[in-house]
Amino acid sequence: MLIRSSSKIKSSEITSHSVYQARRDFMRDMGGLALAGLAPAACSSTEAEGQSKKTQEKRFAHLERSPFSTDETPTPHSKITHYNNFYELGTGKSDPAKYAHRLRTQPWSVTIDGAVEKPGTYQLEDILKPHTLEERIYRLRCVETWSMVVPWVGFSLGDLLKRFQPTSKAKFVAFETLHDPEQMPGQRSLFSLQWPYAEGLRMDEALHPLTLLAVGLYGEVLPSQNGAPIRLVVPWKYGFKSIKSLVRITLLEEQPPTTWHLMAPDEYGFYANVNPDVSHPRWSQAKERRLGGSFFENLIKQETLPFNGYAEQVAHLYQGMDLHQHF
Ligand SMILES: Nc1nc2c(c(=O)[nH]1)N[C@H]1C(S)=C(S)[C@@H](COP(=O)(O)O)O[C@H]1N2
Ligand SMILES: [Mo]
Repeated sequence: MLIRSSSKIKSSEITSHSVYQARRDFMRDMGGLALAGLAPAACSSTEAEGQSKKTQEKRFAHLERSPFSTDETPTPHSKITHYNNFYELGTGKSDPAKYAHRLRTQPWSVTIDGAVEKPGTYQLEDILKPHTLEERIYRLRCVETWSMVVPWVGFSLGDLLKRFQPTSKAKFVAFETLHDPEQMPGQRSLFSLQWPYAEGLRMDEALHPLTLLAVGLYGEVLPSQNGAPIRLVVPWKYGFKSIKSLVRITLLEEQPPTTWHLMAPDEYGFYANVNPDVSHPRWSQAKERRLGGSFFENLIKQETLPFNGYAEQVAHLYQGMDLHQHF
């Protein structure tokens, strides 16, 4: 988004899709052979992948629409998946879609640790199992002043946190994205953010029913450029809080350091609630461009709403806080 000394990823660093796919196929075949030799009864990796694909399809089959959904028209799928911020996959808006194939989202595990009774590293499947997925159509407002309406598929973060039993010491939640420069070429860039990408919420924000863990988009499995296989969505805060491709959730007593806040503390606050009255030091936040299908639609500006239109649900969380100080 806004790194002043941003450096482009050398094209020589990026393997073309076909070369990459060929390499993957080769490695998969080798893996299959090794398994066949060592453990003839075990199912092959492709069979396991097929199995988990089936469970996944079942979970996506009957999605109820959450009453938290807005009735605004969702932004076209092509826009949501081809106009992205995901610096690990490049700093251009079209880079994440281009390099999404590099990310291996299966198998995937997430570590939940810190101030919880049941810390551990869990396979994503086991994490998802008890949760019913639903569709939640939310506004997404980026600090760069564009916005979208996104039909996410997911479940409340609070429901997950409660399962792992936060202790009385849990006052904040820290989140971390995968750190693997092999899969994420943006992490090899020298003049960039500090990796892994990290974000955080206060405990009451994390437990708020609007706070979503998303695993899908438009009724299907989440595309990698949108933060597969699991990402956070906090609809009343600027988009940078909605951290992608999560591998760690840590409950803490203290406020954790967060990526954009470290980069420019006077520009990106820890709270980062959408607020038309608090300008970014370099531009106003009063209006936004709601991205649509056509060139002309994308030029129209509309008023930005306090808390991105979710004030009624969340304003009470910040009572007594000076929102000009805690931007
Ligand atoms: N790991 C990670 N998460 C991230 C980002 C990123 O660069 N890396 N960009 C953030 C920003 S600035 C925005 S606006 C949203 C964009 O989400 P989308 O591409 O799904 O619309 O993701 C956020 N989550
Ligand atoms: Mo953003």
